[in-house]
Amino acid sequence: MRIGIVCYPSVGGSGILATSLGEELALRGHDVHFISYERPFRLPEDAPRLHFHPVVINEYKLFKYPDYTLPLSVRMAEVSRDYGLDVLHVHYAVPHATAALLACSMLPPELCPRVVTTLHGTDTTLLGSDPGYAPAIHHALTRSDAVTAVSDFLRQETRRVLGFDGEQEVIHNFFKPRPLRRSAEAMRAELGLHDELVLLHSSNLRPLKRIDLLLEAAARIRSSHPFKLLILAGSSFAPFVSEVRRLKLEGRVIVRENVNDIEDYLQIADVGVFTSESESFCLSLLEAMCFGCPSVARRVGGIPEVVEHGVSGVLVDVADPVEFARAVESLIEHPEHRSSLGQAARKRARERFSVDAIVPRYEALYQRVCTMGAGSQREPISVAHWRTGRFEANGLEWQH
Ligand code: GMT
Repeated sequence: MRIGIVCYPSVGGSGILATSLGEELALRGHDVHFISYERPFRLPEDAPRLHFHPVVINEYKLFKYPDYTLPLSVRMAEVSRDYGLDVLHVHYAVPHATAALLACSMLPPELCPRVVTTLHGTDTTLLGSDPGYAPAIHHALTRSDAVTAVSDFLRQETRRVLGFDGEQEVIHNFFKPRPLRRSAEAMRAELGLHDELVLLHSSNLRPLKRIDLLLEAAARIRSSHPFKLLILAGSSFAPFVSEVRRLKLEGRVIVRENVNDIEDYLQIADVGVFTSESESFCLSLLEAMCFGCPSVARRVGGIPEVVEHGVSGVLVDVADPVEFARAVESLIEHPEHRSSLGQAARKRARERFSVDAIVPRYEALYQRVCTMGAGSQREPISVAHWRTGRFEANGLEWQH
């Protein structure tokens, strides 16, 4: 098949997942065309059947706010036409799903690819309750040929927050580690480690990742074994430096920003620590599991679908640094328990969230949408809502 993938190219779960999916589809013989404002950072150069089409954005003084949606939709229409795409798979609804619909309406019907929209999280949980976005997201989902969500939690949230009652297929995240570039010894030496255990946190440090809670918890860990907290930061760590100082964690915390070869660091991780207040899935948690590293995480969002408490990791119920610290301490102090959770985590990752478990689900979905009659799944959008002149979701109403 000829598949277009639209995603955010920078460090972030949705872009990493989309890049990995595209790479894997190309390995399975599909022609894959990435469309974005930059080359996705993990997308290999020169791999067979993998193509990248940049969206060029000119800056016009005329606009107070630069517009990405229109040039993106034009590029999507061009690539669909020039390469005869069967499917446009857009990752993250805003603005990609809307741009896909626009692209389709620019094309003659016979050149219009099927549109598959994958929801990753904040497109529903944050933007979905913003009256300035919600009707557009609802519209784009209703008009997509298929919608997928990365967890059952997110599927339900999409129904609740956006009032979207169309079908959503739950297809969890997957992770395929890349070959290591450096040895564990080289990594430990680079980080100046001796016999310390490594607690690992990786995220883009957005407020919902609760780095404040992570640092508070790290400061409260009492353990007989030395440890370091390694933070792989997808954005600048500078805003947290004063907090590290206040908590006297300078000798405990190691930060690396925007690392590319995450696998090199994952191989030396002993315990993952994830304090997010919401996660639709938490790809970082899965990355750790793939390396046999058990995590302590909060029981929020889709995380209980990823980790079974006490079997393949530890889930903490409250946003309390002391409780979080106690859970981490217990894993530091009990290496056998840590190792058995780690082995179960690796097994679960392989069985449920591997490339072989997940990618065929997307392929089957593409086959399905391509064989359905033109427009058959494209319900007339929210006819009832438009008729009554009201769109309702999550107790909010928009008049139009
Ligand atoms: O977590 C982030 O801030 C990045 C975000 C994204 O959109 O790239 O990640 C989301 O998508 C990932 C891949 O599906 C999920 O594993 C993350 O849980 C999800 N983030 C949130 O729900 C906060």
